[in-house]
Amino acid sequence: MPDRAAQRVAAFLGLWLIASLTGLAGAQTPAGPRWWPSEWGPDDERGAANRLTPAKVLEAAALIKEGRVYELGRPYEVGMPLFGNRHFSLTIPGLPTVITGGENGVVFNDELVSGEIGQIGTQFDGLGHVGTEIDGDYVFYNGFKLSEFGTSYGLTKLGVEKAGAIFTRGVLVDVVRYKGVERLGPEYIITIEDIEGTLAMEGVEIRPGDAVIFHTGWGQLWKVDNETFGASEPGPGITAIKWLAAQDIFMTAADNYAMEAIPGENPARSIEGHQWLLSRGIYNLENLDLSALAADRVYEFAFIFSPLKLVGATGSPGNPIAVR
Ligand code: UVW
Repeated sequence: MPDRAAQRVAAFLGLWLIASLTGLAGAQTPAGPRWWPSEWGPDDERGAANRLTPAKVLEAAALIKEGRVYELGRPYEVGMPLFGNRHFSLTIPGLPTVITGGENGVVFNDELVSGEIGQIGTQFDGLGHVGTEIDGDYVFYNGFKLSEFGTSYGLTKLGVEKAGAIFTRGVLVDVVRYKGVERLGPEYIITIEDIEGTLAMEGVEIRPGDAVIFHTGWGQLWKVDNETFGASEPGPGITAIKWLAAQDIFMTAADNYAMEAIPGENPARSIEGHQWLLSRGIYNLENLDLSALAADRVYEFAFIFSPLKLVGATGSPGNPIAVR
C-alpha cells in the first residue's frame, strides 16, 4: 500500500510538473478555463468550421425534401436598428455615376456603402470579433493576441474570410411556441430546461456541427420599435450557452441583435456568451428573420450561408437561407 500511495504522489507531481512547464497550471482567465491550444492545432483559425465535414454536408442535404427556401436575412436599409454608434449609409455617387457619352448613350450607377459592414443588420460574427483582456493583451480564439494580429487595416489572423462556406444542419429552437407567448419578454433568459423542453416538443435533437437558431420573437420589433429592440433582449443565458458549446455545435443564432440575453445572468459580465463561444471557435449569427420558419414549424433543415471574404474583417453581412 505505501508503494501505491508513493506512486500516486509521484504521478500527481509528474502531471503538475508537465502542467507547469506547459503553462496549463492554474489556467483560469476572466472568461473561464484557458481555451487554447484549440483541438484543431495551435495554428488553426477556423474553429468550429472544421466540424463542417463532407459527412455533415450530406446529413444536411438529406433534410431537403421539398425544395422550399426560406430567406433568413434582413434588408440592409436606413432605419434598421443599429447597436451603439454603428452606422449604415448607401448612396449612388453622381446619379448616374458614369455617363459614357458613347453612341448608345449608356449610363451606369455604382453605390458607395459605409458602415461597420460585418457588424450591422444580419451579421455573422467571425472569430476575431470578441476577445478577452488577459495580462495586458487581448486574447482571442486559439490564444491569438491582438497585439500580434491586429492592424488598422484589418486582422492578419481570424479574419472572417477564414470561415469558409457553410452548409450544415440547422435546428430552430422555437422557445416562443414552447412558452405559448407572442414573444419572449425583455431580458428573458432561456435556460437549458427551456431548450430541452422546446426540442422535445419539436421532436429534434442538437448534434455536433449544427447551427442552433433561437426564435425569441424579438425580431417582431425590427423597424417597428427600434428603441425597445435595442434596449435589452431575451436569449440564452451563459449557462445554456456553455451547455450548447459543450455539444460541439458550429454556431448559435437568433432573431435579436446579439443572440444571447442582454443583460445576461450576471449583468457585470457583458456579452459573456459571445466571449465564451467565439473564444472557443464557435460562430454566431444575429438579426435573423425567423418568422416564416417558425410559422411553418420547420425545426430541422439545411442551413446555408457563405460569409463574404472580407479579408481581415470581424464579421460578414449576408442573406443566410434555410432549405427543407
Ligand atoms: C452586440 O450587439 C452586443 O453584439 P455584436 O457586437 O455581435 O453585434
